[in-house]
Amino acid sequence: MMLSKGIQFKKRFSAKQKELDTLEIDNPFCRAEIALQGGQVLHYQQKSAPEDQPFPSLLWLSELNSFEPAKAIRGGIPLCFPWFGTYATHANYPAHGFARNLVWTLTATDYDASLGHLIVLELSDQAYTRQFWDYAFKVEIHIRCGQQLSLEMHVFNTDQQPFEFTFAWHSYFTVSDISNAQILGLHDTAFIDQLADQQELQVENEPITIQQETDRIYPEATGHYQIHDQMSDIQIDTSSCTSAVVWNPWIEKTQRLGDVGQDAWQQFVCVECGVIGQPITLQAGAKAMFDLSLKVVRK
Ligand code: TA6
Repeated sequence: MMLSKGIQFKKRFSAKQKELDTLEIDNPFCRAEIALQGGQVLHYQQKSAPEDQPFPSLLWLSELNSFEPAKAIRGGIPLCFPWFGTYATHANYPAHGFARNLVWTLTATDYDASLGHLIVLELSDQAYTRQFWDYAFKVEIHIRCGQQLSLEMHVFNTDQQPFEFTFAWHSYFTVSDISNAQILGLHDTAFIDQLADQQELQVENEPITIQQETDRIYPEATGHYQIHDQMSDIQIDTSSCTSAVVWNPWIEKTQRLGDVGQDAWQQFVCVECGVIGQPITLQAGAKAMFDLSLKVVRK
């Protein structure tokens, strides 16, 4: 298909010389990279005026990614769909669903001089998905690369029966040093500590700081968060994602992951937006839409 001016097809190569198709976006507002696998934003960096300090990259992407096709890419904004975490009844199903492991179809690109580029990708049911989730569906991701990075996910139930799903944008945000970062907007909000023996709701009244492996699900959250870093802040806003997750693997978990550098846990924090607390039930023929807006804000 014809690409809008300012967008180019690129490839990431795996160690086995397998290819992952990506899109490289360059416009007056930002540079970005999107993998067709997972419809996954890998990079987004706002542009600054020549006399100003450059913006830091919004997203962290592991240097240890193999880019093997069908292997989840560590970093950027993986989409966990149609379930978050481990599938309730089948622990052997793909963690965080199948959407991030499949190649999505690029269906449209557009450019608006005041809004930047729009890229639309879609994924529909296929033999691979039906072995885990036997429903007809279509998901579209609309990615706006402008003065901020905006995502919309449109889920269509094209089946004859209702289905349930949970999801999250598992965003990896760059921080200069995790020990100096603070996460605002989630204090006074109930969370479940995924690492605790007892999975009961807890509340903290202070901004979150990361001092150890952290894996928290906030079933009901406000949708407005900031990551305060030394050099800049990251603004995270959504009007439809009712749940949030905060994750950093810290030292030991990093060593078990295999695709995160030994010290790289210090350079990112995941603040994930989605709907996890209660699954969404989508009736046959119905559609649901979810949004997320992200940007780096100078101090
Ligand atoms: O977002 C938190 C989490 O569910 C953690 O439990 C950890 O598993 C993380 O996601 C990464 O999962 P992944 O399958 O991408 O390695």
